[in-house]
Amino acid sequence: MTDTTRTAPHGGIVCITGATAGFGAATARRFTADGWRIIATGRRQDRLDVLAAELGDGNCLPLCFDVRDADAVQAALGNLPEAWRAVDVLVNNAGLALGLEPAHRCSLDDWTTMVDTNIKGLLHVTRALLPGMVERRRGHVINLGSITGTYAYPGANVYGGTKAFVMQFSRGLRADLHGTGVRVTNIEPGLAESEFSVVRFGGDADRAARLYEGASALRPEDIAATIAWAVSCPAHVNVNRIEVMPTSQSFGALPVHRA
Ligand code: NDP
Ligand code: 8X3
Repeated sequence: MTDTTRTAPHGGIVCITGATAGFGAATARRFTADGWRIIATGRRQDRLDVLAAELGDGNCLPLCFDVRDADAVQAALGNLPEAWRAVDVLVNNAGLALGLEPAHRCSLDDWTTMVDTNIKGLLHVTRALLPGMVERRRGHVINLGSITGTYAYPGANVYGGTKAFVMQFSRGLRADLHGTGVRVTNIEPGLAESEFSVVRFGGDADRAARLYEGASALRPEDIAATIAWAVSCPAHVNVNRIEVMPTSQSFGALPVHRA
């Protein structure tokens, strides 16, 4: 008899939030290529339609909702069609940074949006899908944290705080899921080129392009490969955290201000 606790999961259902761009879209493509079926979510229906058409009939269930809206999340993920109900992997990827201003000049609205999306949105989705995983005694929650959850830099204030939450929540999930067979991994990337900085800089694509210029930043495909590796480990292996930076990025000095 096969020992399923030591078998790598393959070819199940993966639900990816924020699949309309960046890491999420790359992860949808990677998992489809690896034989999985994708529940792809995001707020931009047109992008979801294009992605679903690309991934192929029957391979993708596009669901359009805002993760900040608890009722919309529950309506979409609490009523999945029978054939899509047994979600094996949840990739909690939808998220954003807004602004790089010091805390005393930041927009309070931006702070609220980051908390509502990166923290509350992630909680809404997790709460909708986790009970089924526990019931099936099978599943994997992949959370998108960030190096900013560990290391502070000027202007990362609330964004970094939300990612510190994601890191600690991931650990808390591990504790709560003890003995259930459900795995949890926090992925903590550094600088990666996607729409992330265009969003962060309020749509200023030139400013975002200057940030990435010559930086050999991580690509969304690198993060997709990292997620695919964590999921591909045998079921008895839980990768708790993966911190990954581009080689071009490292650590700076801790500045001392002298009067
Ligand atoms: P992108 O901006 O390219 O993609 C973000 C995705 O999140 C989009 O698909 C967007 O979809 C979705 N999203 C944002 N807000 C909401 C919302 N309220 N409801 C539903 N979906 C939402 O960014 P990345 O791919 O780079 O980032 C993905 C994750 O990785 C984020 O959590 C980010 O914080 C994290 N990360 C990014 C790093 C980077 O340098 N790029 C580094 C470390 C972590 P739509 O607009 O259609 O709703
Ligand atoms: C974002 C990572 O390095 O751009 O989560 O701040 S970095």
